[in-house]
Amino acid sequence: PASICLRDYRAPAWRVDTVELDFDLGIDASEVLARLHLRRDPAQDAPLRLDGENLQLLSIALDGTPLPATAYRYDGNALEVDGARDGSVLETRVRLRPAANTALEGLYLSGPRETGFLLTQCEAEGFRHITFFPDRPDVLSRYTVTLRADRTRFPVLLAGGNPDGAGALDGGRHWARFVDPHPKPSYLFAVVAGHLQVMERDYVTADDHAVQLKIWAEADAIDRCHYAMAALERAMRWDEQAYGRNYDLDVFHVVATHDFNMGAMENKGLNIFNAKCLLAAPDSTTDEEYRHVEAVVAHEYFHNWSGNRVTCRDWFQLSLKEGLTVFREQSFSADMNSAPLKRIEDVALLRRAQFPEDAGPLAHPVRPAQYSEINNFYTATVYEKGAELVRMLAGALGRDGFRRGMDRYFERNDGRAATLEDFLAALGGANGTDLTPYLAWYAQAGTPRLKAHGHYDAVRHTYTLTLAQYTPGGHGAEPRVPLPIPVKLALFTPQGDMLPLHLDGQTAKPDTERVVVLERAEQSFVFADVTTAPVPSLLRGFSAPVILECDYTPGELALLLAHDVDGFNRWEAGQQLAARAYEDLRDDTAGAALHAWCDALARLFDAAAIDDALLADLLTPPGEVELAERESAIDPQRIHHLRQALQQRLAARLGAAALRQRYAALAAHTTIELDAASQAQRRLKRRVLELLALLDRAGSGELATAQYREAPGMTDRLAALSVLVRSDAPQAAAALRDYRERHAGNALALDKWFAVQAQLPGERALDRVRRLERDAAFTLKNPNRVQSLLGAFVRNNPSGFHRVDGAGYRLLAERLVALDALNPQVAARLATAFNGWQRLEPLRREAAHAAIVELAGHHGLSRNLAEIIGSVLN
Ligand code: B3K
Ligand code: ZN
Repeated sequence: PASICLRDYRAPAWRVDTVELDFDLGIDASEVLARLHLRRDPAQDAPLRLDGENLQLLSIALDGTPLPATAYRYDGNALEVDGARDGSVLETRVRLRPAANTALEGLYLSGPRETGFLLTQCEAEGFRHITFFPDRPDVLSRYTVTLRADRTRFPVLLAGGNPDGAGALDGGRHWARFVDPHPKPSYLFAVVAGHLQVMERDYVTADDHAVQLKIWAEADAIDRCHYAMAALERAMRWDEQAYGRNYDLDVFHVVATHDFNMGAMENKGLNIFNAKCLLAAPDSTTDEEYRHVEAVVAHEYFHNWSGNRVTCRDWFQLSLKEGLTVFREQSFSADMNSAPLKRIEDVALLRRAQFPEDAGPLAHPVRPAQYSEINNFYTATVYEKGAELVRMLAGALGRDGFRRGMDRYFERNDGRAATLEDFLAALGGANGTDLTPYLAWYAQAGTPRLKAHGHYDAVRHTYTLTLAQYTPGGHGAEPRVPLPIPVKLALFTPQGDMLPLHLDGQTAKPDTERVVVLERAEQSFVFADVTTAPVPSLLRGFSAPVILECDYTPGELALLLAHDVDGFNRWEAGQQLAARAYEDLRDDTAGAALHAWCDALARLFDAAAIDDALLADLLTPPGEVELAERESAIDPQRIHHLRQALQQRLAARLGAAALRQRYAALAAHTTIELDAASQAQRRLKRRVLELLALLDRAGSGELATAQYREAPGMTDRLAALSVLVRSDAPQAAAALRDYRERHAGNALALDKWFAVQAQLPGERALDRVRRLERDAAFTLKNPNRVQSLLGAFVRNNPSGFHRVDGAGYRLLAERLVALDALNPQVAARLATAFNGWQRLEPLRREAAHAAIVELAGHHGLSRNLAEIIGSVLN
């Protein structure tokens, strides 16, 4: 398929100043009348060409005159119209088939045809499935939308913008109109129609604008919207305080649907959410999910400024809105919860999802240079690495400087479709700094390696830190230029105290922490008045998205694990030490790291002076995916066994009695409260139970069974179920049956039932997945269900998926063919599980290759899936 290139960008020849859309809604057929007020770029003479994907054109008129068939051409992708002038009005009427739309892009039906509701999804290019339009983000228009439908079947009619009238029509029908005063690109358009309940709140913005907040959900779900509503209010307040950004319409709608291709969508004034990112109740939602709901609600709300008021010139700039909004969302979550824990969570995600992407054939820069299907570029790189780049910029400017820069960015670009250059220019310009060196971060794929080497001169009392960078290449031939890498650091004495940092020539009062920026391929930094050979704490808070290579001894890592006051780096020292301990086991070496790791954690476990949640994280070694990243000739089953053995050694060091005692102490305080301490207690309790299960299966089985039975909420219940299932406890089957019955009517809870079993480690997983596929509740038509079973299996269960006989690969390939025919976006995302097959050990590599080649040979694959498969094979 043809690729679209960043360097080919041209401004649109035709714009649409205002557009009026009239919907005549029905489940099987809906009609859309569009009136486009056209503006021509006088510098270009291209004919009027509008995007339109498989639309049934019913009528077309230009400036009030119906067009003869000779005056326009439609090939199923684009409509070309003769005779349009600057100021012309084009009117088209098309018919859509919502109930037949299984791709969930454009206008579609959520739920059963008798009771479900209609909704739209446009980003990135869904609007062309609704009407003819220049469907590109740099065409900003004012929208007036009128909806007409049967009142009984569609009692609620919603569109983005402010309400502008509603009323009755003949024949039991009714209408509603919405006018959006803010020009917006077509990808932010949305309508919703059907049976929905509402939860309302009044909100007054900091600049005194009264806003109605309305969350809409189906009758059985509306009670689960309280948490999202409170989170929305917190997010709105936070954006006012942290960025001075106020909401700008009279009403803010949020809608929950069970049928959605991703997490949520920031349509102007009408956010639409995957139910799993909005609904929350103690009985069906885990702590982690609560935090996720809060984060996604905030993320979509924050887009109102970073994305909607200031949008992207083209899709290559996607990270301009996504990286920035993820960063804003992360900062918000850090303020609402624990900042170090949030940082640990975010970095762990980056390593689990983005590093592998950046290390294989799907690697692409945060600003890709080309694509075939843009929906394939809503990736961890664009989102998570993009957020890391904004974090570096924010760090470079400091708190006030960043705020000054952001103010300027929003002011200068309000109502515009901007580029990453605009962003850097605003941030730098407001601070008298040139940030253009950071553009290299946006242009180069791959995770940079940062090599650090320290040398202590006991005579001169100097410590020289030499930093060097390189980025392994291979994917994409872009030249490697040195990147600015901010390294936040501190120096520790062997006693665990921080030293004042005298960096040569510096006169001001020395700090114990500072940032040095590596700007060249290699640079040395000399610290003076260092009275003892120090242990450096580098890249504190994960100050740059790189892989640090530093020749620490196990003892030095143990020192940082015991004493570092930077919560993130303390955890990080533990992770590094755990990875070394893992290597001790793998290579059957002396075991200095293994002992150091176990001893250090045993001390922290007993000291009890540490936050429960941080302790739980410290007691968790890097995951299987992360460990695999450090190896070539990967055998995921071996990695699983080694990691289990590693945890078993830790558990043994802590001791069954101590684990049981700690579990009992934690279990004595069981609550369903959501405060930080209660969440932390549940997190540690789960971790302790998991470790105990490695030592004493029978004992932990009994504890888990009791915990399952008595759990006051989903966090404890699911944790117990997971321990039972994973440890293959005899009580697991009964607990699974009970869960199935208890939550039969709750799709989101049922998803977790599928996911827990899909993550059964090792050989048994595949048969279980096949059996679950035959469950009456399983369907390929629902993205959440697909994700909960197949997604959890191929992505979160390396030892189950990567069978040496290749049966896991064949299953995935077969399901992708079926899924692709229904929903290309979901198929393409699932297919990325094949990423990294080249680094598997030879037998698995062969088997994976055969399955992918066979899949690639299928005729009629979607552009989405074909692009992923094509890249993966490269
Ligand atoms: N902007 C949407 C994602 C759209 C994905 C299109 N395939 C959600 C978000 O990032 O907020
Ligand atoms: Zn987003």
